[in-house]
Amino acid sequence: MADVAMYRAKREGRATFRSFEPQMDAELQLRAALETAMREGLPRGKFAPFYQPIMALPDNRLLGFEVLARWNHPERGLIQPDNFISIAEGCGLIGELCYLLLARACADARDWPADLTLSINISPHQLTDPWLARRLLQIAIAGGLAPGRLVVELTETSIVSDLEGARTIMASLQAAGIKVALDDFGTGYSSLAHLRELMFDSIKIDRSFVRDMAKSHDGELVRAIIGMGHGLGMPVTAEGVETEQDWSTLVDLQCNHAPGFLLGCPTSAARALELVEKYAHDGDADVDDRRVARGSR
Ligand code: G
Ligand code: G
Ligand code: MN
Repeated sequence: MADVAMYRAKREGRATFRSFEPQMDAELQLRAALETAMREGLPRGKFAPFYQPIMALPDNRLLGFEVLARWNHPERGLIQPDNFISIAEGCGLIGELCYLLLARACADARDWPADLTLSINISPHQLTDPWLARRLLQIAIAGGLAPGRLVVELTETSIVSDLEGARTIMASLQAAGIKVALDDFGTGYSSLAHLRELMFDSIKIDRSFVRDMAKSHDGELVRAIIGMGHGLGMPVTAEGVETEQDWSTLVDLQCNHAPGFLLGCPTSAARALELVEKYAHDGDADVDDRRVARGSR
C-alpha cells in the first residue's frame, strides 16, 4: 500500500511529501478491483489478442501482425493494455497473460498464409522466468506455428534491467529458430554495447522518432539507426507510421518494415483475417494508388 504513496512522491519530485489522500485511496481500490477482475477474467477468456499489421516497404506487402492485448471487461468494456499491463506485472500474471495470448494468436494464425509472422511483447518481468523460451516454443509448436514465424519483442529497458537474463533467453529463443526484435529502440537506456553483445534479428525504432521526423533532426537519427541496423545485417522497423509523408520518407531511407495507423490499427482476429484475405487476393487499393503515384514521380 505504501508503495503507491512512494511511487507517486517519486513521480512528483523527491522533495514532495505525500500521505494517503482520498484520491489515492480510490486509485488503490481501482487497482485492487482490476487485479481481482483480472484473476477471474484470465482463465475465462476475457483477454484477447488484437492484431496490428506490419507491412514490408516499399511495396506494402503484409508481413505479419503484432499481437496487442485487449481486455474485454464485463462492465468497463474493452480496456487498453496501458491500463492493465502494469497490474499484471505487479501481481505476477503477466507470464500467464502472454502465454494465453500467444496460444490464441497461434490458433487465429492457422487461417493465414503460412509465411505471415506473429510478434509478441515480452515484459521485463518475464526475463526472470527460466522457462520462458521453452514455454513460448511449446505453445508455438502445439499451436501449429513454425518457430521461425514467431518474433519476440524485448524492450531496451528490459535488457538494461537484466542483461544476463536477456542474453540467456535470447540464446534459447534463437536456438529454437524464434526471432528476437529490439522494441522501442532509442527510448530506453540505449547503449550501442547492447547491440554489440546481443544479436537481435531486427530493430524497431520507437515511434517518438518517427513522429517528428519531418520537423526536427529526428529524421537524421532515423536515417542513422536504419544505416546502423543494415550495417549489422538487421532489418529495421519504424513504428508509428501515421502519414503518407512518414511512409515515403521511410521508403526513401530504405526502412524495411512498418506498422502504423496509416497502414492499419490494432484490430480483432476477424478483421485481421479480412485484411489477410484482402492482401492475399487483390492487394490494397490505396496502397496500389500510392505505388502508382510514387512510380510516376
Ligand atoms: O495496444 P497498445 O496499442 O495500446 O499497447 C500499449 C502498450 O502495451 C505497448 O507498449 C505494448 O507494447 C504494450 N502491450 C500490449 N500488449 C502487450 C502484451 O501482451 N504484453 C506486454 N508485455 N505488453 C503489451
Ligand atoms: O512498441 P510497442 O509495443 O510499444 O507498440 C505498440 C503500441 O503502439 C500500441 O499501443 C499501438 O496501438 C501503438 N501504435 C501503433 N501504431 C501507431 C501509430 O501509428 N501511432 C501511434 N500514436 N501509436 C501507434
Ligand atoms: Mn512492441
